[in-house]
Amino acid sequence: MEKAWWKEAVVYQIYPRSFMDSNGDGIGDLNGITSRLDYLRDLGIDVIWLSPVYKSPNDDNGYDISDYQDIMDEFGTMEDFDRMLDEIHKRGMKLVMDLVVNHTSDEHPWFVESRKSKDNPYRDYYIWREGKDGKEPNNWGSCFSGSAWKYDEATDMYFLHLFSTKQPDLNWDNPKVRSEVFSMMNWWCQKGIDGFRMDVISLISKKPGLPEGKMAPGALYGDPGCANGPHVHEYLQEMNREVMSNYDVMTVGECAGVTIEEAKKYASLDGKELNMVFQFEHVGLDDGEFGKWTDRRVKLTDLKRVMSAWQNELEGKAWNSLFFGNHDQPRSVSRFGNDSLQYRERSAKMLATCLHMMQGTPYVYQGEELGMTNVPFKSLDELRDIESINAFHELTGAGKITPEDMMRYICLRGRDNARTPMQWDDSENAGFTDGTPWIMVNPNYCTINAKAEQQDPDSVFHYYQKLISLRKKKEIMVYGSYALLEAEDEDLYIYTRTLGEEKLLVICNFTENERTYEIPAEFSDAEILISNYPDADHSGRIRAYEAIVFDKM
Ligand code: TEU
Ligand code: CA
Repeated sequence: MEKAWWKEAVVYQIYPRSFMDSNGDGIGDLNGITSRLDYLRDLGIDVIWLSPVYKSPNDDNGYDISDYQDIMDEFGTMEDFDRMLDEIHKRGMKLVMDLVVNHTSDEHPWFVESRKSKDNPYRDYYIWREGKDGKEPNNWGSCFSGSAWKYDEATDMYFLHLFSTKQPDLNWDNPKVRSEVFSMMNWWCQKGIDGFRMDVISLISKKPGLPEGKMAPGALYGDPGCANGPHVHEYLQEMNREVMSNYDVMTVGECAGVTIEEAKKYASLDGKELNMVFQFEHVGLDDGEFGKWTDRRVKLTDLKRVMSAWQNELEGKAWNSLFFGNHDQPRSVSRFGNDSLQYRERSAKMLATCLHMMQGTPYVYQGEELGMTNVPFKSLDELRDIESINAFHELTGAGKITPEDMMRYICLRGRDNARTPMQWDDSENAGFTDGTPWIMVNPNYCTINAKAEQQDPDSVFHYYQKLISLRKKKEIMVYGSYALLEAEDEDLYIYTRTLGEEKLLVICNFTENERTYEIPAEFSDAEILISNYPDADHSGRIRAYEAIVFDKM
């Protein structure tokens, strides 16, 4: 298989608002990031994916951009950015920026112009439609509750917003929009960044006629069904020709609704579109009637089926990204592991082993390397995320879910779980700020923080450091073929990786039940490459949340 730096890299996602505050305003910023780069270098990180830092009114915490070529006031200046980029490169790391071009902020000059009149030169930068019988143009719902259409008095028409009402969708069928985006991307590449994570890039090409969406039972609105639209690959191939093909950059497409077949096009090894995609099948397995708002837990056999399908069917055709958490997901140790006092560290290390031993580029979300957990939010006013707040009002208002259950579901699945401040030490506000943090700090910061873990050789942090350093030494971790064993076992996730004569056997116990597993004879004298227990052995005893990797050379 062709080698590439982005296949061998480990990526760390920074959510800038919550990473490190350098000026005491309670909001993370670029100089704060710069002050913590040695920590990331120490962890062994190769690439930083930085969530949006562009000018934004922060209706959706920076995913609503009003100027793509300037830095958000709260985060600092372009000089701060240039210094941060330089310091990242000095440490041998790379920087991937978050490209949010399915939509802009409604405060972007393009939209300010577009809404002025029907014949404004920027009108067709966005998607405007007449109402139907005094109502919205169709039944599409927004990801952030309510209709996906907002009425605009000035021209007596509606504009499309798949996300918040302040995030109008760009009209990608307009070649002027595409060329504006491509020139902005080139501007950033010429500044020396090393790639893009592309926000909801699978949604940019809408079906002609914007047909009515399918109504799921009990749903209040139709599904826009915009994923993998008619021209999405054409537009991405154009983007590749106009931008990426001119630089040594890494691209990962956030592809809500992507299937394996579609992923083979988005991330095909011929390099015509993107390097890899984020798929969401594995983080949708525990959804219920109202999507993520549920207390269901994922079944391990389902997780194994989905992860294995992506591992096996992309092999040799496209490249996988690997993640269990990000700024939109709850904390992985709480969702897929066990965040109790007894099992938090062990299960966090087990999850890291399970993910990092697979084929693909692993993504570590800020704090995941510490085993940071979900947050015991007590009330709505402790939340900041527009998705959770809007869903609370819509679903309780419609009598679909009680307020008590909705708060419980938000504590289990809400995005704010991953957005509380990074826990640096046990000083006030976890060392994140000496001001008032924009969102509460998880009360467990006194015991779960970077300083304590860097001093503990047996911490989750040091386990991640070991896993990441192994990836640099063991080609088999990057390029070995994956094969699932014991597909129906409901406690153990067991798989192999094979590269030439070398073979790894990865065993992960996703439960607190002690189990036994007969180690295949071929591994009877294999070395133990890594384990989250100090006394792992070949006996076949697999203890609570135990992870063992055998390496047969
Ligand atoms: O997320 C896209 C997306 O599908 C989200 O709605 C996510 O899947 C959902 O919140 C999970 O519950 C991207 C960004 O990652 C997200 O932060 C933005 O809010 C969204 O696009 C709009 O830009
Ligand atoms: Ca700040």
